Amino acid sequence: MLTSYGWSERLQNDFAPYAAEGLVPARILIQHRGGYRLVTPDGESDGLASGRLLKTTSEADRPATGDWVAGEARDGQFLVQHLLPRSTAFIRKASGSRGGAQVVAANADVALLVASLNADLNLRRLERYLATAYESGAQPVIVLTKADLADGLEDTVAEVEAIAFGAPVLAISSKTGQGLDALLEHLQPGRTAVLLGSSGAGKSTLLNALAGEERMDTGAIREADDRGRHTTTHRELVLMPYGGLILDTPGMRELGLWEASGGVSEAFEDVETLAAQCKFSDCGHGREPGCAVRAAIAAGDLPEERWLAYQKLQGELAFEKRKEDPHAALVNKRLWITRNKQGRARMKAKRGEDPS
Ligand SMILES: Nc1nc2c(ncn2[C@@H]2O[C@H](COP(=O)(O)OP(=O)(O)OP(=O)(O)O)[C@@H](O)[C@H]2O)c(=O)[nH]1
Ligand SMILES: [Mg+2]
Ligand SMILES: [Zn+2]
Repeated sequence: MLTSYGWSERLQNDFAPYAAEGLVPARILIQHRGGYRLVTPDGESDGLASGRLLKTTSEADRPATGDWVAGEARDGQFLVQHLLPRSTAFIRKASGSRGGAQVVAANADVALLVASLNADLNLRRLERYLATAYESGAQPVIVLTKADLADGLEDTVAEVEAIAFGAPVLAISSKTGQGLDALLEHLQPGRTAVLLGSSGAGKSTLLNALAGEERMDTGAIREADDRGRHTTTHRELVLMPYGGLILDTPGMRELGLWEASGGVSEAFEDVETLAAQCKFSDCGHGREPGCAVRAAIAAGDLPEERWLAYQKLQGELAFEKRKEDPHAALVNKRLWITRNKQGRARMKAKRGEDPS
């Protein structure tokens, strides 16, 4: 039963001590204020986190959609006792004054970074999403939706490819089915993909198109400014007919960086490679002689905007680091250790073959 939801040998090993306590595994499908919807070895069930789990953990350590947990059925509810280690996690700075980290999606193998070709395609925002995706440990795939409405499709795809730095870029239409087969090649049975992107980008419509039925509600965008209306309000993991899973999320303009320094390096590998070639190792990339960055910008090899975006992200990261609370840093460190290293290795290998 759980195999189709992505249960693996690694999870089996992580779960072993809990099996000895008589607990059973489950995966969280939906997370809402009142509790969880889970899939257990006996089918779907509503559930709650145990008081002890809530008391002893901070927000980022609490079960979120996509998480695997250990627990037990009690009075018709599944009582979640423990969180199993995550292979990947998308962590967002929680809004509000308390700060803290919020887990947007756990255990996603693939990150579908969704943006509409219709309007509001923002390369800088895609760069930030890419950095966060690399940081999460999931493999990013950029999905440009509404190809049926787009003019100059090829130019736009080329522009996005120039900042994607090896991540696949696919133009699709959920209305005509264009590009869906190419997308399915990245979505294998047993693997989990998470849909991320602004409201109205077409995340839920894409899920429905791939499902062949209306699994999620969708909503028209506002005509005045092409923005979405925040139709999806909860995170939900859906088992798809092709055997894989897709996690739909409410639209977010920004994921918000959470110490994504590793991710920034991967998303801006071209910039960092250049910077390493400057004559002076402490080059400030201003007026220093032999600055490879300035030379590349002058030669038109590195777009100035991309350089500025990189500097801005570095600045934001430094700011986050300064105000970060020590507990959140610790949580992040643990994720670094448990996340999926294979995916990153695969991405690296791929980029080695095709360094476009
Ligand atoms: N023409 C066209 N319209 C699309 C396509 N994909 C989505 N749409 C439309 O875009 C609007 C928003 O789609 P949703 O799927 O609700 O967007 P979402 O990203 O899930 O938005 P939130 O749930 O608010 O985050 C709807 O009116 C869809 O019909 C597409 O490929 N082509
Ligand atoms: Mg939606
Ligand atoms: Zn320099």
